[in-house]
Amino acid sequence: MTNRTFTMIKPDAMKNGHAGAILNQIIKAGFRIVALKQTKLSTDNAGEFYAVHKERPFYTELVQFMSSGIIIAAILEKDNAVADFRKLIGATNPAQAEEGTIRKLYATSLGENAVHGSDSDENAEIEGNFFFSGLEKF
Ligand code: 3AN
Repeated sequence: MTNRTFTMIKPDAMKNGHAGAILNQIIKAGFRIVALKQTKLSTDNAGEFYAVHKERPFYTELVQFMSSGIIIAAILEKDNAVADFRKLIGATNPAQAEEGTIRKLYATSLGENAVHGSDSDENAEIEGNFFFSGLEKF
């Protein structure tokens, strides 16, 4: 699937009441929701999801943060989904994100940056399958 990406609305954005506005912005940008759920990661779940960052200095902080509260996970569909979604969310560091992007509007900091977006088609597939079974994708 080259037209799908995976996203999470992270605990900071959930706690700050931005989930509705973020989903609205995603839909208005032309993404179709293939699957969506509200859930909470255990530290083990978050550690597994972010295993690629295991050697990075921020790994423990990232795992703690991502398991600190409720999140929304979703699979999204649109032509050129991975690249277009990365553009919509903006740079990892909200201070460097372009005006109007989701991270510029709603992120708290570099570590607590409101949303996740897959960085490749391959990872979009892996990440979507981490959260959703075939019965949950439409
Ligand atoms: P992105 O989410 O933009 O793809 P990645 O994949 O480099 O960025 O990092 C994954 C997540 O790790 C980020 N969304 C952010 O929450 C966290 N992160 C990245 N870099 C740092 C950092 N230098 N300090 C703290 N947390 C970070």
